[in-house]
Amino acid sequence: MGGAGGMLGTVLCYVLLPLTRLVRSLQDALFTCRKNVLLAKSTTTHIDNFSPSISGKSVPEEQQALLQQWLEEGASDLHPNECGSEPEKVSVISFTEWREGSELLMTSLSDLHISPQSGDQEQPQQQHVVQTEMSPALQEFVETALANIPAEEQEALGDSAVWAAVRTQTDSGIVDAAPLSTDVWIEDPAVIAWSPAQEGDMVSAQGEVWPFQNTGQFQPVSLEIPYHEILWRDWEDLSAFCIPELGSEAGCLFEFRVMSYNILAQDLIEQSPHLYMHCHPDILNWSYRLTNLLQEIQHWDPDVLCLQEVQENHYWEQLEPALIMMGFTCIFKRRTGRKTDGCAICYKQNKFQLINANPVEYFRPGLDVLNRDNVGLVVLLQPLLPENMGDKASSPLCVANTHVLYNPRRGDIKLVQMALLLAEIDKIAKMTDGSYCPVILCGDLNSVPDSPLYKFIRNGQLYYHGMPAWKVSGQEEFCQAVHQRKLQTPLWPSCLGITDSCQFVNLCQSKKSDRRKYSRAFLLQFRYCDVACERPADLIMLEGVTDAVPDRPAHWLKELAVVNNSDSELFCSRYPGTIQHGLNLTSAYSHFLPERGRPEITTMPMGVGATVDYIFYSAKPIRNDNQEYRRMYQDGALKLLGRLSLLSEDILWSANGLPNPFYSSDHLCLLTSFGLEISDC
Ligand code: KL2
Repeated sequence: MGGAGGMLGTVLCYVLLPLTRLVRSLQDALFTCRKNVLLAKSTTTHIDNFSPSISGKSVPEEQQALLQQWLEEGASDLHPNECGSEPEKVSVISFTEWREGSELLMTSLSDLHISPQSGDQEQPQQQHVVQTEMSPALQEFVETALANIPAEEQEALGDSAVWAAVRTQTDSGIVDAAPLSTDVWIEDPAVIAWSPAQEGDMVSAQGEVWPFQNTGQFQPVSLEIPYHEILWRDWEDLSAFCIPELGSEAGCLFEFRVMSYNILAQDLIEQSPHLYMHCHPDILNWSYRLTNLLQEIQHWDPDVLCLQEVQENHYWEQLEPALIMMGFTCIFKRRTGRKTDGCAICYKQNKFQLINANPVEYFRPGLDVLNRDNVGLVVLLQPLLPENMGDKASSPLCVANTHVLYNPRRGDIKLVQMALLLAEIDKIAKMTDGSYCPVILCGDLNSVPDSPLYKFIRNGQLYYHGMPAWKVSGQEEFCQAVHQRKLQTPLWPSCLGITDSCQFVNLCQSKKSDRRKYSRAFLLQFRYCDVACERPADLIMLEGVTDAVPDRPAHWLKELAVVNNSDSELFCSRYPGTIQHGLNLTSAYSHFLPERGRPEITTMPMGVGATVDYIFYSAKPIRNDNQEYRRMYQDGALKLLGRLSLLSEDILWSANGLPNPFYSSDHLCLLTSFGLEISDC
């Protein structure tokens, strides 16, 4: 009996479930392929000189007509079984069905390209059309670049397949078409991957469809995952939270979009093929991924782009030239040692001017805790204000990008890598008056939200002494090792030249000499001032020691409270076993999807979803009366205006994880829109 039950279980697990999933996938795949063909036919969706400005309101007539045409074609009936035989009869779900039929599509992606004041967003005619077709020059360039890719990287790609990597996330507001020819759909790996009995290695003559080839002999009925629909990402417009407060000053914001994207280095795929067993080989092909990645970047059109896992040869040969054609200037820093990939920061040349770029190598010979090849990159950018802002000056913007060590057991190394980066940011972002200019910290931190490393960045301090090293990143919930490495004080030796406040020693020495100027009498006058009576946000709670609030003597004048509390040196107590930083960073993402009641996912190693990628930005700490120590922030000079929503694990599961034909990395990109306040505006 038990055996039979077991058998039944096995059959259910290994045969029926995958079979059900397969059938669904295949049905869905047809949809994608029909959509691609439709888009292929709509070559007229190319719109010259489109500028995806957030403030644009009107859509030129010709664009409206194209959009209307597209919607009308899309409104025809669905004929699921006709895809293979009659691609020209392809149609898509109507716009309304699409919007209302799925909770995923509750808000419109087009919000990204529409100002909050631009009126009724339900009216497609009033929406901005975005086309992400590559410009002919860029297209030609990538074709040439890809022609130089060694033959083994090109296998299974037809000539037109370069353009087959279509991103079809699209709605009434965004028409996203690559110049496909109608026969491309057969060669599109997104389609090939789910097509029956193609000549090729993923589908056998028996109709056995990869990646389910070990589960039996299936006759696929229909094929496809509607990737664009499942993987839809909403644009969350957060500007309402800060625009009212700004009132008439709303025009005094310098708006820019920031993307952080770990694009998965090809060499790393080749080094760990077991991590990508769930992917069809064709979608792992670099030329396929490159096209897809470039289209995704061009689609979202960030002004600052922080990339991780950028393979050096791909950077010089393809990525940088393509990004330059998109208007970026790029800076690349390869990992040290024999690692072939690194980080890049690219910025739109018409939006920023480079003041300073500092690569950071976390490898320091002779230091055990810095014996890995990871790197970071910190740049200082001067925003180039539009002419209508006259001669106003904006403060510079500091952008940092990093890819922290992966090893889940070596949280000690991760923390020190972070400390090094924060010291570099401190150096570059600190202005002459000792305050920081706005900072944006992007990257793959290989640590999950609310892990000690995350809390360190967000709360500005961490008590680490005695903590098991594997706990730092929160990547794993338990550790099997008998002898667990524990974090010891100090975390790094003083010869590194970095204080426990993550500042370079030479930079704080001058500060110390400044401090000597303060006499005891001078300092005493601040004993009962407002700031002194307020609990510093970064003061550790020690019962009976730091929980008391001093009573202000009756004769003490309130007006004496004239202290510049930006000088945290005065109030910050130092404890052994702790590290601090003073950057006031908060995350642009909340790590949770309230509508789905699930955590956000930025990557899916081995099918397990996690957030490890972040965009942190400087904000103003505000008073927090919670018992538990967690800093609260409100936006300061940098306002978070919006972000591209992330997805949940279950959604990515239904698209067979990451990478998939639609998203070509094992990470999702993060995209935020910021407004930088222009002073005296
Ligand atoms: O987690 V990552 O993937 O941010 O997407 O960063 C690292 C890992 C990247 C660079 O080192 O390579 C991946 N198991 C799984 N993934 C690994 C491993 C491993 N042992 N080593 C490196 N990576």
